[in-house]
Amino acid sequence: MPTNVPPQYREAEHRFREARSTEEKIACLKEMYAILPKHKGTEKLQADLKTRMSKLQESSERQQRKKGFDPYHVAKGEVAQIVLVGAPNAGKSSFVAATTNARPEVAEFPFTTQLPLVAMMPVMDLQFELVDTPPVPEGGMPPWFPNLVRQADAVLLLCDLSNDDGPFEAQAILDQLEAARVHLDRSRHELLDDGHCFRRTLLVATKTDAPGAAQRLDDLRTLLGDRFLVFPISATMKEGLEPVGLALFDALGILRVYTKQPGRPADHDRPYVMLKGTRIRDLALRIHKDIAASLRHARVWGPSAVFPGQEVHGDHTLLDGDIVEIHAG
Ligand SMILES: Nc1nc2c(ncn2[C@@H]2O[C@H](COP(=O)(O)OP(=O)(O)O)[C@@H](O)[C@H]2O)c(=O)[nH]1
Ligand SMILES: [Mg+2]
Repeated sequence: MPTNVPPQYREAEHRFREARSTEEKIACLKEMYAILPKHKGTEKLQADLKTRMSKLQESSERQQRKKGFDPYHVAKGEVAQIVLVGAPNAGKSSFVAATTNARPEVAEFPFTTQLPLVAMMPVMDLQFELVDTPPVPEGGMPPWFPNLVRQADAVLLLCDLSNDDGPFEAQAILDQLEAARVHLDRSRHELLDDGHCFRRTLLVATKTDAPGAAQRLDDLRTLLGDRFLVFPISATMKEGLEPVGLALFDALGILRVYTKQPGRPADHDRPYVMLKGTRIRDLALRIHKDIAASLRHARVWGPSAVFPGQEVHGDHTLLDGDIVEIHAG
């Protein structure tokens, strides 16, 4: 193991060791791979990471086949996957570089990014998995592209404000995806029986620092402002980035719940990520099926509690930021 890996690699490695689920372990390995400088000295480590990823991937696929579909696909220990789409040069890789520890190649010529790259974006005390996509060849969208969008928990559509064609390029991508039965939508997120797929999407208007950007932002709002919420950002100036993360959190419809043991402080390191509408009994089930089976009551501190430490039962609905002490057995 070479000792000259960046500190962010060590952080990801630490999270890997703490990871509870296979999905989370894979995400950490992908992140370690993205952070790792690619040169001769790290070749062995690169190969080693790839082997570990494919082994875990296989075991995760075996588990998935056994389990079937899990509606809590943003489950505890798993991460929400956010796919970036946009024309070549729209600023996708710059967005990833500005919001994560990964260092994708950024260049002023298109077609710089060759393969999808995964990196973790910190949002509050969570991490979302960003997928930076290679450019779609002009004239045809290869099937891997809509497939990547289909499996996303949310999509960021990037539109270049430094270029008069920006809004039309974004529109062209929407049209191409629709031809592949993938519809980017402000809030709709579902897969229909006929194969049509809707994905919740935020429109990110990039390069607000570029000359003429303000006028083009107006044009973009005219063209697509009814269809999507628009988030103007500058990766160069690091402006407008945080609202994108918070809006993703909102769009995903998730909430964070912290657990505690009686007489002990709450575990603030690792929130359980649940879908909105989650009740105490869902949380108990997430922790362990035996706990759910022997659940007696719970005590709640935080937004859903009428007073701190309120005693509640299985049907109590949780809110983001709640702290829960489960009494079972
Ligand atoms: N002025 C300005 N240029 C940017 C910004 N973000 C990206 N760029 C430039 O736009 C070009 C394409 O960026 P890149 O991130 O590689 O785009 P990608 O092809 O979508 O991944 C590069 O020259 C970047 O330096 C920004 O916020 N402001
Ligand atoms: Mg790129």
